[in-house]
Amino acid sequence: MWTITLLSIAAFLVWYIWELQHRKTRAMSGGLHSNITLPHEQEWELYHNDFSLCSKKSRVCLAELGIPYKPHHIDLIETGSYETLSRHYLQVNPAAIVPVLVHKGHPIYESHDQLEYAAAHSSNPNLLVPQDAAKRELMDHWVHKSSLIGDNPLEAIDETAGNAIPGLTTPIFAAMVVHIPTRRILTGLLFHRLKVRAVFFLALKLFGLKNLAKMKPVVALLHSSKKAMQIHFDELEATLAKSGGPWIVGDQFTLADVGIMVIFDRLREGDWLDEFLIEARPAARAYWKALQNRPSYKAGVADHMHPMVTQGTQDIIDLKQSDQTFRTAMTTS
Ligand SMILES: N[C@@H](CCC(=O)N[C@@H](CS)C(=O)NCC(=O)O)C(=O)O
Repeated sequence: MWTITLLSIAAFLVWYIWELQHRKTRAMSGGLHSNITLPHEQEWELYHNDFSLCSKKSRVCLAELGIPYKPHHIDLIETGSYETLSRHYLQVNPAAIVPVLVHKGHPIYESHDQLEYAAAHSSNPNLLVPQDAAKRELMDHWVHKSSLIGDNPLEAIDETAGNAIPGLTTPIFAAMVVHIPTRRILTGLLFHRLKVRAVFFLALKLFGLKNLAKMKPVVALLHSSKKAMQIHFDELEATLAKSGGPWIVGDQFTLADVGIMVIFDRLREGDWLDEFLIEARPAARAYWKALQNRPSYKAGVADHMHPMVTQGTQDIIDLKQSDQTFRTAMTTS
């Protein structure tokens, strides 16, 4: 018995050490990495995930620019497995995150950099980037505001709306991860560069959506993220009122609108919109309607709706109706 146990432990350790050598992860800086060349078939290729916020941003941008690309769908643990930690994907991005835009074989990391890069290398570099300096500055401000920055965005939820999003995504994460076998989440504990993320998913899996309200740190995170997002929405409302709309800088749809479109959509997925699109924010309400009418919303977002996300949204709506504790955790601040 002892011999079998010891042999199993030894076999596991040998496998683990071998795998660690072949699944090396590290942070990658943003922008174009012309020193890396990946196998490719088309001028533009995109490694993305249907559910991922940053992937949506890159897909919408490419759709707006009319850039055709070869898609490579990569699973995240919420949508099925840690494909981001596979040996194959780590060749594409050792940081083990999506999206990665590939131009002529060279990867561009960080979605906000992908937007700038794609716009600059498209056939019409001015299409999504205003020529007027003040408008350009305003666009840059909102591209930043919509960005998910750094390894721990939760540290800077007041800085950007993008950083306030992961906290508000927690209920939908919980609704999705409940369908994922625990052993797959454990892969993250073994190989993820940021182990805390795998621990977080494991906790969500163990508690489930129904018990989310019992996870005090998660409820605190929901509330602080919501509070921060309200302030970002106040600023958005004021910006839209000042520019006169329909877009952030006025009459030109820009990269800023690409970034903010996906923030709205994530709030839709988490059934949060009623809390942000209140009557006192008429400009933001009209803006969201206009965003959904863009063909790029269909191409980059609606056409990629993942069945697990659609189900997760419905689970949140249903639980809010049937469970007062959950409703209170979600609706109070
Ligand atoms: N700052 C990065 C953030 C990318 C990011 O966090 N991607 C998420 C999906 S939206 C991811 O790949 N998560 C996988 C993981 O952490 O395991 C960007 O803008 O591209």
